[in-house]
Amino acid sequence: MRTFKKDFLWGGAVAANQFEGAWDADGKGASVSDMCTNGTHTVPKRITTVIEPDTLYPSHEAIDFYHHYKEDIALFAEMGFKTFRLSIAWTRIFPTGMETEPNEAGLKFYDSVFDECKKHGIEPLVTISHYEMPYALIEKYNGWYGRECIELFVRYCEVIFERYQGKVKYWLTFNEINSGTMPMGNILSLGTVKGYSGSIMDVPDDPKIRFQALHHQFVASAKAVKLAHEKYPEYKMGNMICFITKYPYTCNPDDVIMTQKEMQITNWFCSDIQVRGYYPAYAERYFEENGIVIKKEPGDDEILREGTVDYYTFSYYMSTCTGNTSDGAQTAGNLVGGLKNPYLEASDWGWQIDPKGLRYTLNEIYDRYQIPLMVVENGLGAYDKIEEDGSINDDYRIDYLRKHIEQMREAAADGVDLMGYTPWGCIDLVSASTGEMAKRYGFIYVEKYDDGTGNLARRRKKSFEWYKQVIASNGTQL
Ligand code: BGP
Repeated sequence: MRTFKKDFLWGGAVAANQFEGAWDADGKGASVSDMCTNGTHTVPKRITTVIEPDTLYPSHEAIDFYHHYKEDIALFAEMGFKTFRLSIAWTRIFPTGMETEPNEAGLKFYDSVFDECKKHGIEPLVTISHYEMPYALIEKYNGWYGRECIELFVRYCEVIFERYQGKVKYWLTFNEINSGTMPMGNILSLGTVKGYSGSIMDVPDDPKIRFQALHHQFVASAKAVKLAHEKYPEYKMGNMICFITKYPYTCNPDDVIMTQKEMQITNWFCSDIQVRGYYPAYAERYFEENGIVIKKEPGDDEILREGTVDYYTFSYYMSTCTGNTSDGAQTAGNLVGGLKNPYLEASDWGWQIDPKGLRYTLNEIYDRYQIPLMVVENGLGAYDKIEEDGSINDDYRIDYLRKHIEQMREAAADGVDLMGYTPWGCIDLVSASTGEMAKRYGFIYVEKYDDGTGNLARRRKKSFEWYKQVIASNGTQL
C-alpha cells in the first residue's frame, strides 16, 4: 500500500506579516496588515487609515523573526524540517509597491534567511503575497480593483525571481486567493478597502468590485507563473487555496445542491482557473445572478491559459455543513462559518475538528486536477500554558496533528499524489483573524502576549519532540 513518499516535504508554515515584526525597519513600507489593530475572539480587529497613537498593531513587532531568524531556523532544523514555508513581505522589496527600483536592504534580509535555510538543508517554499499588500496601493488604486496592480506585482516577481535563483525552487503566488470570493477577502487579500477605517467585520462589500479585483489577481498570478516557466525552468509554481470543506446538512437534495453551489464558488472557482486555465462554466450563472460583469482586456484569456500552475496547495483546518434549515446551530470557521456538524468537536475558537474531512478533501482535489498536492497549512489554534517546571504539554495539539497526518496517509494510500505537509504557525505567531497571540499553533512557544508584552524567548513545547519523531520516521511513528 502507498504511503508518504521518500522525499516527502515535512516542515512548517508562517507568513511575514504575522511573525517578522520590524514593520518599518530598513526601508520597509506599511502593508495592509500593518494598519490592523489587535482584537480578540469576540472583539474584531480594526483597520485604520493612519497609525493611531497608543494603539496596538500586532504585526509591528509580532515575534520579531527579523532579529531571531538564525535561532528560529536552527530550531526548525532541530525538528528535521525538509521545507519551510514563509512569505516575502512585498513592502520590504517595494515599500509602496510603486517604486521602480527595489529596496536592497529588504532583498538582503531574505538572502540571509534563505542562506540560513540552505545551511541547514531546508528548502524554502515561498508565498509571494500573503495578506500583505502595500497599503499605498490601497490608497492609490483601491487595492487589486486597480488593474495597475498586475504590472506592479509582476515587477516585484521579476525582481525576486532573478535575485533568489539557486536559493528558492518552490513558489506560491497568492495565499488563499479564494478569500476574494468572500467578503473577508476585501481586507485580507484584495485590499479593496480604500479610505475605510473600522471593524474588519463591517467592511463595505460589493461583489462586483471583489470579483473584478480577483480577476486582476488571476492575471497577475498567471503572468508570474508564465514568467517563471519561460525564464527559470527550475522553478516550481503553485497556487494556494483556503479549502473550506462543506457537507450537506441533510440528504435532502436541496441541501446537496446548495452545498455543491457553495463548494463551486468558495473552493473550486479560483483553482479551476489557476489549474485548468479558464473560467468554469458554472461561474456564468453565478455572475448573472449577482450582477457581476468581469472586465477583461484582450489577451487576458490567453494569459490564464498559459499560466497554469504545476502543483496545487491548500490550507485545511475545519469543515462545516450547508443547508436550508433555519434551526441548525451555527459554528465559526476559517474566513466563514456554517452550520454545526453534530458529529464533530470544535477548538476553543469554535473551528470544527475534522481529520477525515482532510482525506475526503485530498481525494476530491486530486480527482479533479491530477497534479501534485501539498497541505501547506493545518493545525490547532489553542491556549497553551507554561507549567512550573517550564514545560508546555500540548497533547491536544499532538492529538489534532496525529489524526490529520493519519488521514493524509490514508489519502496517499487512496492514490493521491501528496508532496508535503507544512503545519501552520510552526512557531507561535499573531493570529490572522483576531490579531491575538493567545491563539497559538506552534511547536515552539514564544513569550509574547496579547497586550504586546513579553521577552520574545523561545521554548520547545511537547509537540516539538513529537513532530521531530514524525519527520524522522517519515510519518510512521505518530
Ligand atoms: C489562514 C491564513 C493564515 C493563518 C491561518 C490561521 O487562513 O492563511 O495566515 O493565520 O489561517 O488562522 P488564524 O490565524 O485566524 O487562526
